[in-house]
Amino acid sequence: MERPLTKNIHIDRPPLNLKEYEMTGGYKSVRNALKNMSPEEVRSLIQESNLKGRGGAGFNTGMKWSFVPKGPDAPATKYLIANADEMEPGTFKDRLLLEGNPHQLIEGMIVSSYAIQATTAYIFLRWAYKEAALRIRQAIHEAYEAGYLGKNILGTELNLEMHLHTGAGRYICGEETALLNSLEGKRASPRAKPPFPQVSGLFGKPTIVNNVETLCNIPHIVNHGADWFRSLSYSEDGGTKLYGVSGRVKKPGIWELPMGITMRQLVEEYAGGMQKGYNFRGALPGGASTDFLTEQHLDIKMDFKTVSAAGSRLGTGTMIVLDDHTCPVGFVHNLQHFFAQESCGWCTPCREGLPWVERILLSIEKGEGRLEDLDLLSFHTTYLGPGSTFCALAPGAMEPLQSALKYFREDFERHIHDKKCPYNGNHIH
Ligand code: L3W
Repeated sequence: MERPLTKNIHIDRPPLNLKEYEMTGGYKSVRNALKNMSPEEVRSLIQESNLKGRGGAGFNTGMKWSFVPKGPDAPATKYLIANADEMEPGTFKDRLLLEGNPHQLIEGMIVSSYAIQATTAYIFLRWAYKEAALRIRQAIHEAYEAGYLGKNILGTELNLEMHLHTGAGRYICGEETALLNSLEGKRASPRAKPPFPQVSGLFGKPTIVNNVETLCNIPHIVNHGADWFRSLSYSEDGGTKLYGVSGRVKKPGIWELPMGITMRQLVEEYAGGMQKGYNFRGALPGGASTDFLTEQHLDIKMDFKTVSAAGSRLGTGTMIVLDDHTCPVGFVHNLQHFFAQESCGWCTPCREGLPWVERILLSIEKGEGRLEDLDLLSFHTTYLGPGSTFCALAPGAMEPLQSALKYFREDFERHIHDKKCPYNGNHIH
């Protein structure tokens, strides 16, 4: 099984320095792309590979790049941004790539900048990723020294400046337009789309925002081709995927596996199954802002289309498992507490609705709920659902709630009838 993204990551030692990275074939794709391919050839290769965005939405990367204006009338200034603001609960996949092999990300960003003709690139990093910040800074410095960044890269006409920017620790900065405002020094509120950033992004110029894992795939596709990339996958989405499992499993972790591995293989084979005395009840397949799937879904493929067809989303591909000793009401309350805290307050339904949902869930969890509260919660899943808010934060928050009401309704009702938590308030923090 090929693991292009993680083959050079060894958690027991620091990441490869530039020389070591070059010895494993590192920066070869920069030479391949800049010397042998036009920007449009790189872009169409990526589209052909069927690489889909790994930040959670699964948008086709090559297609996203195609929206950047080209030709004599296009703005000369264009930007590329690596979204490294990984703050989705249960999600720690980009951290592995950032700490484990920063040169791979930089290489991917150079080739991507060439494809969209960007001359400035930013890495927008989660503030808490302190070790990653040190390692990325060092890698950027080495890349400048070796002539992979700066003016006339490898003697070509490509100029590229790269900057590391650390955020201030807000979940909303992972939303691409809030990220742009934050980078401009403004309040991190999402912007209305359209216009999409590809046309009018950072400082009003065409901007591509891609997730870290997405960008790390680019060198490998350029070196080995679109057919090779598609052949790595068990599904119609190309490539491998960094999958994760957390919760009461024997071996929580992150693994690079063919896209489309089943949920069962992830939980039972890679995460080693449930801990002794605990049974699998359900899982959020891709971070907290996805719908629960249950035992009946264990044999589905973890790819964008199949997980959506099962009523959830692949999201970040990092699964949070719910066991049979954990209170689903407490679990969902804990998530809503996070989302309510992280609402940027820009739009009314999200700012007012999420704390309201959190309070209702807390009263149910404490045994003070009423049956009507369940209707009130259902109402909120629509009121805060897709199309009601500026960005995906509140609709994402409603996904675990609406699916918990569907699959674990009897737990909510027991809290209300028994006037206490049947799990003695036991839930994962
Ligand atoms: C041009 C159109 N471009 C969409 C582009 C758009 C963006 C990308 C995806 O949220 C999800 C969210 C979280 N013309 C376009 C277009 N685009 N239509 O495609 O856009 P979108 O709106 O589908 O999603 P999004 O706002 O980027 C991403 C979910 O991910 N999520 C959260 C992950 C959090 C992290 C983290 O912590 N770093 O990854 C988990 O599931 O709920 O649904 O570039 O411009 N017509």
